Amino acid sequence: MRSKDKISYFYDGDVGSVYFGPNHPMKPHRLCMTHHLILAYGLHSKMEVYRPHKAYPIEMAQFHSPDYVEFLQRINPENQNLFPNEMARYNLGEDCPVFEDMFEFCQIYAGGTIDAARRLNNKLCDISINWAGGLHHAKKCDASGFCYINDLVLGILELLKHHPRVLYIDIDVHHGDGVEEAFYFTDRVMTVSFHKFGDKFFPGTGDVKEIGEREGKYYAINVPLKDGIDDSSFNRLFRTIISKVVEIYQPGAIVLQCGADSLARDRLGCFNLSIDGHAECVKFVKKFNLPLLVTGGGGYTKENVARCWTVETGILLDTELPNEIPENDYIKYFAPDFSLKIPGGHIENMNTKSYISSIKVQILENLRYIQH
Ligand code: ZLM
Ligand code: CA
Ligand code: ZN
Repeated sequence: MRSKDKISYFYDGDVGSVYFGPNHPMKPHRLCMTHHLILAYGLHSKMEVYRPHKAYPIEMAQFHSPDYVEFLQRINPENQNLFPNEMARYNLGEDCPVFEDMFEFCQIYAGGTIDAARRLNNKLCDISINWAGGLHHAKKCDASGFCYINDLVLGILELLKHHPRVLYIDIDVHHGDGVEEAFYFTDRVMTVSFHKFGDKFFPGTGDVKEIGEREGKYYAINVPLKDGIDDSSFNRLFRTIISKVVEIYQPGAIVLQCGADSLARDRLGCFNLSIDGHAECVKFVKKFNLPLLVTGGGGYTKENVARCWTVETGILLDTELPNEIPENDYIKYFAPDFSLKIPGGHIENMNTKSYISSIKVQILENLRYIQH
């Protein structure tokens, strides 16, 4: 192992206090819980902790349409009833409600991912972390799936100023459609998403046959999975695909979206991953020793999200964490066991050996068409 990596970590205390509304699955408070757990383990003293800048509308418009950004800036819970047409046009509503300080929330999580990319570009760190980011569904002119501004696309565009090729990896249980779509026609970004596919699971895209078009043909990889995938099959598939991709594509930097809804017992997810299984992906990607930007994403069982991203922060810092959760403001959420790790789940694994093998064969076959 090389000497320990230099890590930049981005967090704004205001991000955890916004509220999507009663019963909405997305709970930004999980970010506050994660941060406090990271502090309780003393990890802040091993990395540089920054408050990100609030992304400017002009920065958001590097990807999004200016009229969409302007509307997000203007709309609020009081005036939303005056704009039914725009609300529908930009897909704001149940999944993507207009809530108090929504735009500021977008500015913070997008600013974090942009800052994270800039510190990597300027070689001020080896790895940068923004757990508030990872909102992979947002489109150029549309909100989608709890995402308004696509911070990942903005971060990747920033990295492309310094690197000819960027690799994007997405282990959220949902398909990373917004990032894939943004770079579907270019070979300068390779997108790889692992996700649940089928049974009308959101967003419905991400078939193995979706591979990119024109210059981008073979530069989008989709790993569609069924319910119940466990650590051993997920990790084996992940290692096989990602090692081949890195060998062939030779990226200059990697962006890793660590959505925690792929964990067992997630409110929206349907996989059996333990925290160790999820974190194994982070460990594996770190070993390539390339500039690495790590974000959050989904994750709807709050206490497990905080556990997962704390364990992953520890891995990025090469720091072992005791399994007993130390005293902190949110300790009550970790009852009754107060342990850091959670085991895998036990729902039936619908991914047969032959199904996984056929997916793997198709993906490796497509990789043979590219050479760098
Ligand atoms: N209805 N309230 C993952 C994004 C997943 C689309 C079905 C809305 C919900 C869900 C919202 C309180 C990431 C769909 C859902 C109900 C059309 C999704 C508000 C419950 C509620 O009780 C709810 C009134 C809401 C939303 C469930 N939505 C569950 N799944 C998905 C989006 C985002 O993890 O990948 C990255 C952060 N939407 O399935 C519907 C089709 C809208
Ligand atoms: Ca995914
Ligand atoms: Zn998700």
